[in-house]
Amino acid sequence: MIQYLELCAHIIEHGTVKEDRTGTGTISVFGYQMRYDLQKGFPLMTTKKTAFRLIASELLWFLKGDTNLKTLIEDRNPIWDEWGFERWVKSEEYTGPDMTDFGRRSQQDDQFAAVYKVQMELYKKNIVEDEAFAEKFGDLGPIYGKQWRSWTTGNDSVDQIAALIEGIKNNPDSRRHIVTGWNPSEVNDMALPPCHALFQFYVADGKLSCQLYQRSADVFLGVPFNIASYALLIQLIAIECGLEVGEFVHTLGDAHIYLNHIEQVKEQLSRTPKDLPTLHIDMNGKSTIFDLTYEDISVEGYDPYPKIKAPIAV
Ligand code: UFP
Repeated sequence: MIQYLELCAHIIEHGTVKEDRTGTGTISVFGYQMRYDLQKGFPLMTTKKTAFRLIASELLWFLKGDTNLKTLIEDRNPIWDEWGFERWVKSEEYTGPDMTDFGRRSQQDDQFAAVYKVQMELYKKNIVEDEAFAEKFGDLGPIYGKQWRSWTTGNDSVDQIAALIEGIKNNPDSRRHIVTGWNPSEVNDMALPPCHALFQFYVADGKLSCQLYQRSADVFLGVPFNIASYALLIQLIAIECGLEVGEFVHTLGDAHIYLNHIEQVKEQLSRTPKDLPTLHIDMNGKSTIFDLTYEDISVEGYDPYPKIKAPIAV
C-alpha cells in the first residue's frame, strides 16, 4: 500500500490549506491517480487496522439497490449513521434536544456528546423496531444503490449493474462499461452526493480492471474504505463474468486530509507496510453474487498495525 502512503505524503508536501463544507479545514490537492494490481494481493490497509466487514456489508447493500439505513444497522454497520440521523433531526417530526451541527459539537463538547449519543441510539432503535419510521427516516435518498440499480428518467428505469455485467460478458472489448452514481437531477435529494461518482470497467487478457473517478476524497478515513470497496467490487463482477482480476485505478478529484487528521496521517506514515491479505469469497452454493452476505466474504492473512482513531467530519 505504498501508493496510499505516497498520496498522504504528497498532500502534506504539496497541498493547499483550504476551507470546506464541514468547517473543519483541510489540506488538499486536485487530481491524483493510484494503481493497485489486484494479482499482488487484496489492497486493505496494513498500516492501520481497517474494518473490512463494514466495507463488504456496505458494498453488498449498494449492489442490492438498497438505500435504507435499516439493513446497515442490522449488519451492525455504522458507516452511514450520521447521514440518516442528520435527515431525522432536520425533519419537522424531530422534537428532541437541539442537534444543530452535531458532528462538530459532539467532538468539542463532552456534555453535548452524551446527549447526542442518547439521541443517536434512540434513532437507531426506532429504525430497527418501527417499520414506518424506518421507511420514512431510514431512507438516505436516491444514493448509490438507487442510481446503480434503478436510475430513473421519466418512466424508464435503468439497472446499470445488470447492464454492466451483460456488457462485460457479451462485448468485453467495449469502451462503454460505465456506471455513474452522479445523477444531476437527484443529487439534491441525496443524504450525501456520490463521492465515488463514476467508474469504468475494462477487460484485457482475461482480466477485469476498473477505474474510479472519486470527486472528493477524505484521504485518512474515506479512501482506505474506497480502495478496498472497489477492489472487492472488481472481484465480485469478475466472478459473475468468469474473469480474473486485473487492476484498480483510483483517480481522485479533491484529495484532502482534514486538519484534525494530520497527526494520525503522520503516525501512519511512520509505519512500514506489511504483506497484503488475500480475499476469500465463499459462494456457499449461491448462484449469483447478489445473494451473498458479508459473512460469505473474508480476508485471510491480514495482520495490520493497530487502529488509529480520528474524528469524522459530517
Ligand atoms: N468521503 C470519502 N469517501 C466516501 C464518502 C465520503 O472520502 O466514500 F462517501 C468524504 C469526502 C469528503 C466528505 O470529505 O466525505 C464528503 O463531503 P463533500 O460532499 O462536501 O465532498
